[in-house]
Amino acid sequence: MSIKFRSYRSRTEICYALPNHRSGKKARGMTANGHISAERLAFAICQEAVTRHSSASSTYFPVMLLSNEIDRFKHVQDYSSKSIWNSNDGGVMAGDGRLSNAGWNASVPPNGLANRPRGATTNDNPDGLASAAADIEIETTPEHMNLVAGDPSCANWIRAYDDPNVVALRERLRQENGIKGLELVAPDEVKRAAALLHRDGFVVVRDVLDPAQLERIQKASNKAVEELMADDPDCAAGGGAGGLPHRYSFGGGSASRHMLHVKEWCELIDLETTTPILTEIFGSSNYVVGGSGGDIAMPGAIEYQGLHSDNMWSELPDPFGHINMRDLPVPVLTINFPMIDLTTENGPIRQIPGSQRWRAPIPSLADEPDWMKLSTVCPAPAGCAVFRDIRAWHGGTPNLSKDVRAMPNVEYYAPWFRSEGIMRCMPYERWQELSPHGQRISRYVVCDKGETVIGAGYMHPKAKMREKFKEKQFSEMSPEAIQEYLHRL
Ligand SMILES: O=C(O)CCC(=O)C(=O)O
Ligand SMILES: [Fe+2]
Repeated sequence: MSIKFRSYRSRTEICYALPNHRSGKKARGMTANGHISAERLAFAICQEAVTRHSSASSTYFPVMLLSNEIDRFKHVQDYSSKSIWNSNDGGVMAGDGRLSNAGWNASVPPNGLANRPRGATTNDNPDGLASAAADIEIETTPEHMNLVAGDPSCANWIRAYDDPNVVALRERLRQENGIKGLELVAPDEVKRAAALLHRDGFVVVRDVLDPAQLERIQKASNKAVEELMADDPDCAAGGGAGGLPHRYSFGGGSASRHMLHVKEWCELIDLETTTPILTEIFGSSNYVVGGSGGDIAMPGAIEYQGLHSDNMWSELPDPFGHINMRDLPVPVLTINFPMIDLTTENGPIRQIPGSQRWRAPIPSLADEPDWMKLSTVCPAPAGCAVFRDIRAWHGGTPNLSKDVRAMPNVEYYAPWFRSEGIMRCMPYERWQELSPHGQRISRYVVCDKGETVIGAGYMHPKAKMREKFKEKQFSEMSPEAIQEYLHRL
């Protein structure tokens, strides 16, 4: 949905309504052809109202009526306070937990507006978190810098639900997509779940979240998606998954790099349906939480994300070259929680069974065989959990549906594994609400009592904006507090 400015009010008047964009200037979120999404507009008006500590004045009222969406954005009023950490009332939901009216922005070309290097021959990333940044400005999670070449297969398509190429791919996916014989286990099949995880590098466990839990995290997830979209209404920037447009990372989009300042994400840490399985897989309950975020494939994410491992380590410095991270038991597990049923066409994650142990180079999209592209985790119902050994080759697939496919996650390190990537990002108040086991395993991510949680509570797809937010936080801290934070990072 978009509003053409000059149809209703003069450009000047509406620009005036937007914070930091006074008359004559191009408003943030306005596309080149003079459109602005209703979402962006409503969001901006709310922000303005909050800034002025008053309800929106009648000057803006006609615009609000036009947008007809203002109620959806009431939660923005939480922005200036820490109550944003207790998300509860956000969400553009259609009654069944789905976000509507998002994605499919035909103005965003395949692979986005970034000028991408074309040279990648494999997706191996032995340096993990230490990956060198590409010399182009692409918004992505740093560990995915080796995926920024994009997807050549859809280079000439239009990002539209009815584009003939999109229609043809959707039809093909309906026929062929999905791992044949995918086994979904029940939460009490603990040993079977662990055996499948060790065999395949992933396992799907059904009925992990009860309906009330699912609804709570769906609302929190929708709220976070709205925050990202408010600053990127046509989903052009993206920010996850190698910088593909129409894809975001919850963790990458959060200025704290994680989502553990949000109550509903913390609720996922220690569940009676997942903890016994984690304990069985790791062979001990002494594993720890390493972080939490997740991935979002917006409707109209037509590109495949290249296969990859989520390396969060530098390769082992074995002087004899005998041992590689792939020879070890599972070092890091991520549990992904799909917020909607995963179907053939809404961007189910693809997983290559057994690949957690493979030493072969990971193929780029151009070289990937067809069967791997179709090796996706579907059908799988919302409320299930996808446990993943993060070494296993996996990747995002096209979301050709009209639904946002979000998958919040929690990341766990084996008792013997630690990473330089771990950050203290959970406010003390959140930690206090956890179970005793939850508290123990969160000891590396919790902040001190009264400590500023750097970056928490601010989401933006652009790194520059996230850095600005943190700079502002630093400017309000004492030099000693900044130094302590940096030394303990
Ligand atoms: O969104 C997905 O399905 C997968 C994303 C992913 O694996 C990643 O960005 O690391
Ligand atoms: Fe990944």
